[in-house]
Amino acid sequence: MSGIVEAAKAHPAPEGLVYTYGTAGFRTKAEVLDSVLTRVGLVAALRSRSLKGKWIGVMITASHNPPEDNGVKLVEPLGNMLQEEWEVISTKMSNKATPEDVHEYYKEIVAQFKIDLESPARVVVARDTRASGAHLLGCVQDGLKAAGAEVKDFGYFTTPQLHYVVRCLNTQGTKDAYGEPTEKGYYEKFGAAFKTALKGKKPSGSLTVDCANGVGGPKLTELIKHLPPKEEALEIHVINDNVVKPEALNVDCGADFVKTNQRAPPSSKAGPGDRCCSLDGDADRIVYYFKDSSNVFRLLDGDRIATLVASFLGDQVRLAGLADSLKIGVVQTAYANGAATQYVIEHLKLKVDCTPTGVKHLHHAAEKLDVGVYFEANGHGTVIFSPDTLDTIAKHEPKNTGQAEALDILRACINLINQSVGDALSDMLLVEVVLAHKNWGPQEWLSTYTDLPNRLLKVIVNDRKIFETTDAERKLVKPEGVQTAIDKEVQKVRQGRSFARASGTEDAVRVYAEAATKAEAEDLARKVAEIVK
Ligand code: NG1
Ligand code: ZN
Repeated sequence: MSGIVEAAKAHPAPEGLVYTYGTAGFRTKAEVLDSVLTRVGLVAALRSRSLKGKWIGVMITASHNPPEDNGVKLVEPLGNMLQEEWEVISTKMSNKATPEDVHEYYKEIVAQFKIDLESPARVVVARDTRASGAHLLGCVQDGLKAAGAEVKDFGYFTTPQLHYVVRCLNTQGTKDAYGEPTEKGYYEKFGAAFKTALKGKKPSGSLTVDCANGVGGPKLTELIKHLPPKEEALEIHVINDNVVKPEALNVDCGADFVKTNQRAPPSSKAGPGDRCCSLDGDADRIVYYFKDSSNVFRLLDGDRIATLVASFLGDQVRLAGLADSLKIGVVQTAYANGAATQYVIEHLKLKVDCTPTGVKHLHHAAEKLDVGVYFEANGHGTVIFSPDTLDTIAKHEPKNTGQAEALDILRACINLINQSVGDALSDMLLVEVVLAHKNWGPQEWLSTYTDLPNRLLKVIVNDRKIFETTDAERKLVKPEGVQTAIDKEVQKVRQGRSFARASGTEDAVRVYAEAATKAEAEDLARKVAEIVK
């Protein structure tokens, strides 16, 4: 056990810094993360032992954040986000001041969960392409070694690939086996499902994929080798895939750039009507976009992907003769455009749930549905099918060829969707399948409803912790009086909606506003920002 003190000593905690396991794990400047990574290694080993040696994942990434940042998150055995109790443990462990404190706390966790230190601990690690990744991997390895864990290092992976192998490793040989726990297994599974789901349909035109100069670039290039040839199926142009220059990561490209700036990456050469999409730095987010016939940029974000996919799955369930046994629902956050919510309720006639920000909240809500389609507006999301639903779909006997065809498509979609976590590459293939079946281009997709003009502002405040919310973050309960003031402003504009909440990833309060016109939305956002300042 003194190995633990030694490991913590080798990576001392900088003085005066407080770390939090937030919505996306630990995330900050890479240069202050050494101690956190070593301690995460210790916690990962204990988490695995507390689950009788199930494989736990450690992903080193800072997603869409700038190249000099990095971060780390832990993945549960089925590929889910870390349990909340262990988020708290991780936070506590990362803030222990001395190596002896780390050792003491390690023993406390062992006692609390009655962990047998002789039992196996199994941990999978992977990282994105950031320059700091190799060094930080060494820090995690030191923690894992000190805790006596068995380690599988997958090198460079997208975040969803890590979630995938963790789920595969833990379900291998069971009736829930998810796939081969290898990188090749990932490509083969999703490549084959794509081919089956297309059922001979060919997506129109080509797709240009901006990979944010991140790990998604080389991984997409690999995936393409496992897709049907472009003459038969999809022609993909990979751009912004320069991982040799890590300082280019997420700079003027990627899903976050496109969503935040509401414009294509400057490097884009796409013409009107050309279908484009952007991944983020670790390829778990995706947004689509195109230039319309008047050369105006049009965004097809996470809300659009959710509505497209929900409508398609709804159709297939109905065509397969399963409408009475399966209910589809859509899970959104308060950031979903009001027009998208209305479209799902009134046009698709599906249930909508709203949860707090952060995919783990959406995932949990989606788990309560037969088929749960969840996406954050920024493009992070997936679809999950409950165990009973999978069973129903597997056992269903089609009554005619129409039902049989829909059932085939539905089954292929289940394989095509990465159910462990939102996965940009899997989501991209799914969108392409849906567009091909509907025979739609981006304009038809956009025409399903009209977004309400909206504005998202970041407000720097003295102390963001004083902002407490309720009703899935749509209302402030503290500071007192602020919500009443916001409501008053909302009343003044047509179709107004606005809310403010403390960010979980940045030291700021986010203000969202939407209204009937751009001017009203902008004005409302500004007024609300003044109120919270
Ligand atoms: P915060 O900083 O808590 O708003 C942001 C995104 C989330 C989620 C997390 C994790 C918005 C408004 N918020 O959270 O959707 O993706 O980062 O990356 O986009
Ligand atoms: Zn990401």
